[in-house]
Amino acid sequence: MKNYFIAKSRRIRSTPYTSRIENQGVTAYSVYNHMLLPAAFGSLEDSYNHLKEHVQVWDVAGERQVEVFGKDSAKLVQLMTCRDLSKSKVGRCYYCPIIDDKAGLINDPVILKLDEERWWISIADSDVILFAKGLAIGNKFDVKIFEPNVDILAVQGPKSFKLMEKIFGKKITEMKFFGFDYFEFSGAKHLIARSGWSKQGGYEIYVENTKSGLALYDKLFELGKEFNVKPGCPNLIERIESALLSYGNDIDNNDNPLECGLDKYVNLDTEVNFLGKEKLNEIRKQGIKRKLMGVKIETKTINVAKSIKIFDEKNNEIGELRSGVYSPHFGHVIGIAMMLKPYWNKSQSFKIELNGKSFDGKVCDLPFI
Ligand code: THG
Repeated sequence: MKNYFIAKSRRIRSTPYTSRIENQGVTAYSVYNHMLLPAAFGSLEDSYNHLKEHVQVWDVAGERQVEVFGKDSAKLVQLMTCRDLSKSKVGRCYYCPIIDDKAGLINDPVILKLDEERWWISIADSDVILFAKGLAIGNKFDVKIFEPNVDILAVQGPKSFKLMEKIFGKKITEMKFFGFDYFEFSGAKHLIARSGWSKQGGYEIYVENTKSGLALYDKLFELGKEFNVKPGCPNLIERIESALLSYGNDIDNNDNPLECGLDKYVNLDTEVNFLGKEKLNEIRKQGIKRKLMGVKIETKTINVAKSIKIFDEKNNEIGELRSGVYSPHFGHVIGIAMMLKPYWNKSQSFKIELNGKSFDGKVCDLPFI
C-alpha cells in the first residue's frame, strides 16, 4: 500500500497535543470534526495488546464540544435527542443518538449536563453545531450555541485508575462510570469524566486551560513510567471487538437508531418531545427492515475503506460490511455489517469479495466480547 501525507491547514485543525504526539511517533492520522485525530502509533496489534494490559494517553481533541447555554438549553438538547433527558442530573454523561425529522442519525454524542442551563454535546464526526443553530433559530429559542476551547485527553486502560490516582488522589477512583467532577492541576480546574472510547476503563479530561493541560500531559507520561504508559488512540481492533459504534463508518444519516441497536437510548413511551418521534413510532410499529450485526469472515486481513457488499450462496445481496479488522483474539477478521431482513439472524452464512477473492462469513451478535 502506498502512503500519502495529510496536507495540514487551518481547515484541518491541529490540536494542542499535536507536536507532542508527533515527537512520540504517531504514524497515521484520520480527520475528525475537521481536526487531526491520531489513528496509529505503529502496529495496531501491539497498541491493542498494550491498551488491554497497561495505560495509554490519547489525543482525542477531535471529539469537539458543542456548548448549549441559556434559558431554553434543556428544551433544545431534548429536541435533538430521542433519549429522555427529563430526569438527567448535573454531573452525569449521557450517550444520546441525535436524529432528524426522518429519524436519520445526525450523530451519537455523549451529552454532559454541566448545569440546568448549560450542556456540552461531545460529538462524533458531523457538524452538529449547524444542526443545533438551525433548530434554535427556527424555534426562536433563547440559547447561545458555540464550540468552546476544550481539547479532550483520554487516559485509557486497566492501569489508568492507578495513574490518575497518583495525580488526583483517591477521590478520582470513586467516580462512577459516566459521572464527572472537577479536579485541580497546576492552578487550573479540569472536568474529568469516567468514560472513553474503549472498554478497558479510564477517564476523559476535558482540558479548557491549555497550559495546565499540557503540563498534565507531561505529568501523565512522567508518573506513568511505572505503569508502562504509552501514547495511543482509539484502537480499531478493540473498538470493533467491543462494538463501540463509529459515526460515518458503522452508522450514518441513512440509518435510524432502531436499526443500529441503539434501542436502549430511544425513549418513545415517555412524555418528552423530540424531533423524529412520530417517524420513529411509525418505524417501530412497522418493524425495522435491516439491522446492524457482527460478522466473522474466514480471512486474516482486511482494509475497509468503503462499504463492501455481502451476498448469500445464491448471490442475492443481503447486507453490507461497514467496518472490519483482523482480531487477534478470534484469529480471523471480524466486522460490523448492516444486514437486510431476514438475513440478520445469528449464524446466517454469507460470501464476501475482498481484493478479487471470495471468502465465507457468518453473522453474529454484537458485541463480540
Ligand atoms: N467520548 C467523548 N466524546 C465522544 C466519544 C467518546 N464523541 C464521539 C464519540 N466518542 C461518540 N460515540 C460514542 C459511542 C459509544 C460511547 C461513547 C461515545 C460509549 N458507550 C458505552 C457502551 O456502548 O458500552 C456506554 C454507553 C452507556 O451505556 O451510557 O461509551 O468516547 N467525550
